[in-house]
Amino acid sequence: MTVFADIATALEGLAIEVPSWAYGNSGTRFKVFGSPGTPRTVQEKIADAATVHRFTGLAPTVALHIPWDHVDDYAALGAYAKEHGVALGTINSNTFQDDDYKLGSLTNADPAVRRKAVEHNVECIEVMNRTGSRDLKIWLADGTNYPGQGDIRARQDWLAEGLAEIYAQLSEDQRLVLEYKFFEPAFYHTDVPDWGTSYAHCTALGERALVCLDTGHHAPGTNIEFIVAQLLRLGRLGSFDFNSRFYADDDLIVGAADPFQLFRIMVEVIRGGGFGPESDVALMLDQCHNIEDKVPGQIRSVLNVQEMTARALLLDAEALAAARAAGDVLAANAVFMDAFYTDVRADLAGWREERGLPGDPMRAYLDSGYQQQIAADRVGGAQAGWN
Ligand code: PSV
Ligand code: MN
Repeated sequence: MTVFADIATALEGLAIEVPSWAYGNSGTRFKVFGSPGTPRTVQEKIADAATVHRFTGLAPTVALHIPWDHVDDYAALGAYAKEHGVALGTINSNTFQDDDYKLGSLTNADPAVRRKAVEHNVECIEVMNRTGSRDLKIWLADGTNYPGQGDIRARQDWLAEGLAEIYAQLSEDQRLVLEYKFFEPAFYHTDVPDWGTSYAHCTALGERALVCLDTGHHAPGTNIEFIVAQLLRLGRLGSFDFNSRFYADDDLIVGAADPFQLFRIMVEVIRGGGFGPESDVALMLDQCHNIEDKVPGQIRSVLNVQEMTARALLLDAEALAAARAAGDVLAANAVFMDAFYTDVRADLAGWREERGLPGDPMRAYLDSGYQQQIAADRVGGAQAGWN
């Protein structure tokens, strides 16, 4: 049997990348609500991300989205992040907000638009060269709304060509991660709708092209942990965009909708070698806080990932293997559920205190006055959002 003391050291390896855009305003297509203290600049977003790390010890890097986080001097931005105790992480390209991209970016029928999309990604690689980032993350809003609207086969070929041009610009220590999403904003077909399509393009590109799995980007009922297991088996799981969903791509706090699913995912991550010092799988969040305060929303998420990681590490692998070997269906399920039902909160609080962190980071954040301070300080200017 595995007890908490056995997993305490392994837990130190958990590092979660937070998204800069989570600190900006977001909403639905009906309304974007502003909130006091929302960052106006990328520096303020980084300060918020650093606060999440300060209270949890779990979020040492922050992902940027270009051009939302465009600055003239990325080296200075990296230095700013370092001063605040974090580093810059994945660079996300954005080919979904210019008018030119209405009918697609890398898959647009117009070669000039495809070129523009390639060049934007190459510019993002230049940003990576300055920030020292390892990963370029590509998510495409490309797709069509009506049968017949586009040549779905030709679009795959254009996509392959564009990705190859981008991939060729990466240095040996950089990677491309290709995110899939089954629908939205396109409703009939999407050009990278599933892990298989992403995988097919990645294998054609080369070893440093990997799949990004956003947990909100699947049809309801999809067995996501199976995809995790398969991609790890194939050596092509590059990163996660963690969030949770009830219906579509809800981008809610990780583990809020289905903690058991998060547990099942973490079990496969650990089982498949996606966790720990040997792993290069990036555990990122991709969230949008529409109505809740953003910094504690991120704190809640990283704590939820930590909690389910702890429970997954507690899984009694020997007992599970024995039950499986004996063909004992119910015993195997019971071992699995025992780990899931283990309440690790008190142990985790002690674990944090031993490491100089607050036992209850949510409470400590609320008591710290940070939220009131940013609300008082960040007056005037334009609050950041999806722009
Ligand atoms: C698309 O829905 C997505 O998941 C991609 O990762 C984008 O970059 C991100 O959301 C923007 O929030
Ligand atoms: Mn995502």
